[in-house]
Amino acid sequence: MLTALVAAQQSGMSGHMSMETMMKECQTHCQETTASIDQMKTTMEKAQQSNDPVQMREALAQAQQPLAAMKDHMASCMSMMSMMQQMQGGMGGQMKK
Ligand SMILES: [Cu+2]
Repeated sequence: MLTALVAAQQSGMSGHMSMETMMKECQTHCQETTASIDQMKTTMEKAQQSNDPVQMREALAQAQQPLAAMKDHMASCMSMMSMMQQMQGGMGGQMKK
């Protein structure tokens, strides 16, 4: 298990050139997530204002799928962040703090 972790860290470090790709992916994820939050917010506000149980139930049901997608995005963002943290030592302070 420890060996696997070390191997994963090493492959992460040698994959230095993919860091830009990872950051772009993260940016896309975060933009998508922001868009779905805005959309969900609007749907929920409308449902709340309608005071209609059917519409409110529908809004809740509709939130399930984007929430699941957000959770996935966050998981990949977090794993990328920890990979970047591990890389920082090898980057020689190229990254601005
Ligand atoms: Cu992100």
